[in-house]
Amino acid sequence: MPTNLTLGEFIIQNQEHFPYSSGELSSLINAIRLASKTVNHEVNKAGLVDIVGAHGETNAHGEDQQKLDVLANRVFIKALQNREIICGLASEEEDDFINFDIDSKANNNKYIVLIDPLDGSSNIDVNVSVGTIFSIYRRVSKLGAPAQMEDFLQKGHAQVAAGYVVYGTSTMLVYTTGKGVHGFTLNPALGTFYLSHPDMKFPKSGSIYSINEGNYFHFPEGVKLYIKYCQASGVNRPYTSRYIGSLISDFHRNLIKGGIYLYPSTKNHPNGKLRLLYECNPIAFLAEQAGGKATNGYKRILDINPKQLHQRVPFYCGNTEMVNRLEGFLAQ
Ligand code: AHM
Ligand code: MG
Repeated sequence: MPTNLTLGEFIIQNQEHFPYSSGELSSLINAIRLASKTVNHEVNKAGLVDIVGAHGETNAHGEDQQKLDVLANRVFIKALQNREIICGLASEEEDDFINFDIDSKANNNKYIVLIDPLDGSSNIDVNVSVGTIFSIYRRVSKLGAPAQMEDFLQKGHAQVAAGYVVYGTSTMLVYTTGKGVHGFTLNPALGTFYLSHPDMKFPKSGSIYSINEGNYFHFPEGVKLYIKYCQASGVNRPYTSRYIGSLISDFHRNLIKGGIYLYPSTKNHPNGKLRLLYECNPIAFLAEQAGGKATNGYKRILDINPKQLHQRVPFYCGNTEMVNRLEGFLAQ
């Protein structure tokens, strides 16, 4: 039920749920809120940039898009660094994690962030929704020193918060701190996010499957069998196939309408395409908080022990009963 509650008010109200909270996590989510508004503004101008050119020049097709990735990356890094709450950040756009210890006070900050600043950005050119994905952990290395790799390579179940921003027909910020999933819609006239989707849950059963079927011949046998199951007649079947190719948009739709998202191993991506730390883990945390499930086909995503910052993993996520059935086919 939509309310008049703004994201800012909601964050303050929910701070009480963390009895020992010093308000840092709230401030961190506030920083993400602020940065997402800036990125939203830039994403909405994307078509115009093609006409007027970025920085006053007309750029070659494709370059602007890349610029938007880079710009989103910069905006989020700056917003998060300014708040002095995190000691380091890892991003899809950066080879290594960034330590914020240029300002030595940052060594005393207890959170780290992993982020995909603009996922699905190849869609910008054709006016299709893109998104930002974020994942927040408490550091495990000792306070007072720079962030370490071990702070970023934590299992997904250690996340303290995660969420995404979808820059769609309307812009929404959806996040969890482990107490349900809540969605906020931006009123662009006021620049304010309002609670529009409190306590989001997957419907009991789903009938949408989302997969890049162009890779069909290279999928594992179990996935091929599952696709045939989706297409066969039965209760609620054949399912509907919907694939945007923008993870956040596909997940967001499936969360609201009921569905499963699949990115298996393929010829070009033998370990799947999606990245464990800043794409799969945050989405898996949200999915579980919404009563859904996320696995690599055999194991819970949130239990995978990460070895590398940019590690990829096969990803199956959505309504629990759909993911269970898929796992059944994979186990055959
Ligand atoms: P990106 O991080 O380079 O944007 O790629 C991730 C995107 C996801 O948003 C989307 O689900 C997937 O790649 C689509 O891949 P494909 O085009 O292979 O179906
Ligand atoms: Mg990405």
